[in-house]
Amino acid sequence: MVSAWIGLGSNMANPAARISGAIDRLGQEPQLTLERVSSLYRTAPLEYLEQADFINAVARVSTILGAEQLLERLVRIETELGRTRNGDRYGPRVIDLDLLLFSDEMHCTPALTVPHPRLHQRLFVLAPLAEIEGDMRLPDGSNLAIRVTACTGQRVERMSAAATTAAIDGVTNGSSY
Ligand code: A4P
Ligand code: MG
Repeated sequence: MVSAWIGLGSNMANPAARISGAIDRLGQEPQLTLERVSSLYRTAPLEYLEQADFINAVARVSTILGAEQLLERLVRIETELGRTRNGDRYGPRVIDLDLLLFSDEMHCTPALTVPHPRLHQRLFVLAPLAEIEGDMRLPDGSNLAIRVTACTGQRVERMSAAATTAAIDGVTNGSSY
C-alpha cells in the first residue's frame, strides 16, 4: 500500500457540489481507500484569469495501484462526472482530478509527471495539502509549510463547514455560480 495525494478542482456548474461528488466517488473506487480530505477552498483562477473562481480540495488515499493505473482511474472518474476535454487548456472545467504526489516517487513519462509539475507554486493545492499534512517534506526535499509561505498574492479562502453546505445546496450569496 502506498499513499497518494489527489488535487480536486472545479469552476463550473455548482463546483462545490462537483467536488463533494468527486470525493464521494473516490471513496467508492475499488483498490483505493480515502484516508483524509481537506476543507473546500474558494480560489482565484491561475494561468487563465478570465474565468470564475474555483473550488479546490486535496484528498489523501492509500492504494495498491501503481501511479499510472491510479491516473487512469482518475481520468475515468473525471469522464464519468462529466469532464470533456474540448475547452481551453487551463480554462473552465467541470472537474479536474490531478495526481499531486505518489508516495515520495519522482516519475516522469509522457503520460504522467509526479509530483505534479505545477504543485510547488500553487497555493490552491499547497494550502489544502498543508491542512491535512502539516509541514510534510515534499519529494524534492523542500518543506511544505515553507512553500506555502512563499506563495504570495494568491487568493485562497478556506470555506467553513456552513459555507460548504450552503454552496453545495446552491445557496451562494450572490456569487457567480
Ligand atoms: N498528466 C501528467 N501528469 C499528470 C498528473 N500528475 N496528474 C497528463 C494529472 N494529469 C497528469 O491533463 C493534461 C495531461 O496531463 C493528461 O493527458 C495527463 O495524462 P488534463 O487533466 O487533461 O488537462 P488539464 O487539467 O487542463 O491540465 P492540467 O495540467 O492538469 O491543468 P492544471 O495544471 O491542473 O491547471 N486555478 C485555480 N484557482 N484552481 C484550479 O484548480 N486549475 C487549472 C488547470 C488552472 N487554474 C486553476 C486551476
Ligand atoms: Mg488535470
